[in-house]
Amino acid sequence: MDMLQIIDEGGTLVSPDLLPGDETLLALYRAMRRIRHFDERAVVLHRQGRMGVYPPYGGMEASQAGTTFALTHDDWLLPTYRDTGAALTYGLPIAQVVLYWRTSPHGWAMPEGLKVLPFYIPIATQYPHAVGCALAERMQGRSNVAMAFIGDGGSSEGDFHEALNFAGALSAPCVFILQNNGWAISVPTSAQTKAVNLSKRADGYGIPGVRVDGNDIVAVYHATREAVERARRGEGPTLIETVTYRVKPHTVSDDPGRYRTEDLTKEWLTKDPVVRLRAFLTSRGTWSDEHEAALVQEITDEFEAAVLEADSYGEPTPSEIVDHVFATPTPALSEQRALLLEEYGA
Ligand SMILES: Cc1ncc(C[n+]2csc(CCOP(=O)(O)OP(=O)(O)O)c2C)c(N)n1
Ligand SMILES: [Mg+2]
Repeated sequence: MDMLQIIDEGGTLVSPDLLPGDETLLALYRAMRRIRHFDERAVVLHRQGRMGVYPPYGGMEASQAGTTFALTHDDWLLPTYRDTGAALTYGLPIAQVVLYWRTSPHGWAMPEGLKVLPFYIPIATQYPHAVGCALAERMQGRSNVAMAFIGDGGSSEGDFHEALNFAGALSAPCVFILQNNGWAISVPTSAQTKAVNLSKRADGYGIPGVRVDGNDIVAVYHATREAVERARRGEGPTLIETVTYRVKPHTVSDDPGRYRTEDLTKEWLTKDPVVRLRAFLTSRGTWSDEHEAALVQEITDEFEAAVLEADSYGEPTPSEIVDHVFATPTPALSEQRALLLEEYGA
């Protein structure tokens, strides 16, 4: 085993010394179950024509909730398009996220005071931005950290390497999460790089690299909390590779059957992070079918209320696409806005 694991695929405790208390375990389960509900419902909303293109993260909930759970609201979160679950765990309101994936400008503007950046689509940009956020915190005398996400594909981009080197050289308080989900759209990780253990890329920049079972939320949380504490103490950045799998399509408009067989997907479904923790909690007697039913009811109600709230916002107008790009629009943007108004009206 070349990666940290605390609860194995079968729901058995393999590293008893690292197990947190029941309160934390239950909170971790709740966070994962809540974001699974969002992901499942988001795909349905898309099918109903009530949401735009959406990149699902189902099966990766441990990697998203276990990492973000280690942050406080004084820390920064820099998610990619895949990381809706991370942002929801951090505290981004569900209605806001629905509006974002409806391409409404109300969804793009992050709530005042919440230190989460929008879901940027250009891959790997999150990493250098995180170094900037982290250094800004330190320059202002605070010990807050910046956590950024990237995929296996993103780790082949120059931005990834530049950010790790920059953060390492300046001991920036960053926690770099690399979600290795096996695929970059249709390109498997093995075709992307000769590197097998992506966490070892940290060695090249003199910073710690940790590899963790990305479907074991307890292990993910343990590794991330240590990295967050390290960064807070001023000891610099850590790279954490969460080893997981994209069991879902790249986005709701992708058909993975065109580029992969589903045998491996079926194998990964047996390692499901939500099922795993539920089995463990049930075996300890801290979870039951009644608890599950009550939790599902609660998160269903929360989700339905949030969709109603999102529905209460009006349809965005075409020119709003460019309204919030710069405080003072550039000449090119002003020109585009005029063209949009001409073509579609106000
Ligand atoms: C800079 C840049 N290049 C290319 C793309 C097109 N693109 C979108 S997603 C993607 C694959 C990313 O794979 P990975 O980093 O593994 O993330 P995942 O989708 O698996 O979460 C690519 C190449 C992009 N969005 N940004
Ligand atoms: Mg990937």
